[in-house]
Amino acid sequence: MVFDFFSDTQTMPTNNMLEAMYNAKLGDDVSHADPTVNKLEKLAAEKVGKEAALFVPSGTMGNLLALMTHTRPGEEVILEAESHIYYYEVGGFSRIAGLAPRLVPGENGVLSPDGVKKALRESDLHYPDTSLLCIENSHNRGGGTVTSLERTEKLCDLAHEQGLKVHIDGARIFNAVLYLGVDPDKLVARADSVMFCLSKGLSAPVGSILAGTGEFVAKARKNRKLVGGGMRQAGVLAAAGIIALEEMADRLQEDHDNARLLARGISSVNEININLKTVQTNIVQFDITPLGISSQKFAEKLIKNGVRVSTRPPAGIRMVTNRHISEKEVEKAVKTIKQVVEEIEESEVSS
Ligand code: TLP
Repeated sequence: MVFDFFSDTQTMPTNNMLEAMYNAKLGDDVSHADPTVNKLEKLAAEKVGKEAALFVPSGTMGNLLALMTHTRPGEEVILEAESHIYYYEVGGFSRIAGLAPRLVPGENGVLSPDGVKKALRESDLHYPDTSLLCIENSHNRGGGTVTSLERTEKLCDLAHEQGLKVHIDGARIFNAVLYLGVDPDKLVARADSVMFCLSKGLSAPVGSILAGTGEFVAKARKNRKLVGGGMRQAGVLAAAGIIALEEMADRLQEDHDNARLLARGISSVNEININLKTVQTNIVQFDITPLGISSQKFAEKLIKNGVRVSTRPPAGIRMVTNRHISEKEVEKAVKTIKQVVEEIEESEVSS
């Protein structure tokens, strides 16, 4: 038995999703003729208050299409220095969208208007044109940290004043929304586009949404075809996405509560450094430098004891709560972590 804290991407479809998938009415989505995909896209656009939405196979593709659609090759995109787009999307911003990244460090992933202002340059013969700002909310490598409504609005206004578009990588936007207690449409209202995942805490097996104006989505649809993301009877997947949106967003609070419980439990271990302030949603990150072993070695010891985590090398560990993890399992995981830390300490003393 393994308690899987690797990611909320591990979540399995619910029974309601499987039933909806089985019964879904299907058509050819490349010709816009899949009624279930069309229903999902309409529902998703409404949820985030945008004119239109596009169903895409992954968050990575949703972000890539946003970059390709808002910009032209050779331009510059402002990214948070630890953002998922920069860090984990195989450099698609450069290889496929042809963009130069301008990295701005945020505070645990949260950008400040001052930081972005410093990165904005007057137009000059020598500089590339800067055309897009990306905000990640919640922020993955920041530890699930949330950018507030006020901050989002300020960043959007600043970017727009300079003629830039704004894209929100909202893979976990419903976690952010829950933490802030604001409606999703309000949080993303001033952004030009938003991507969110149906396949993380919301538990759909596959798929993400890219939303924006009708014109933007029409262009993104063509770019989706360009990168090979035009799916045919995709309603079989969209059916689960509809259930994800209708039934799964509110229960994310349970994941947040479990993340707090986990973080508090871990914080009592002397050899572990954790900043409880960053534990705002369903991600718990901590540092094991005082233990003197690599995150990879620590993760190996944990998995041998039935707890799966992901690593943030050289000395970081990430644990993500999700609907397959209950309070009891969190308590057991804390116990296991304490045991493993003790074993490491003892083996050091005896060596
Ligand atoms: N994140 C995954 C892995 O890629 C690391 C995870 O386990 O957290 N934006 C953000 C903020 C994300 O966290 C992710 C996925 C994506 C985009 C990409 O989504 P997918 O995996 O659907 O391509």
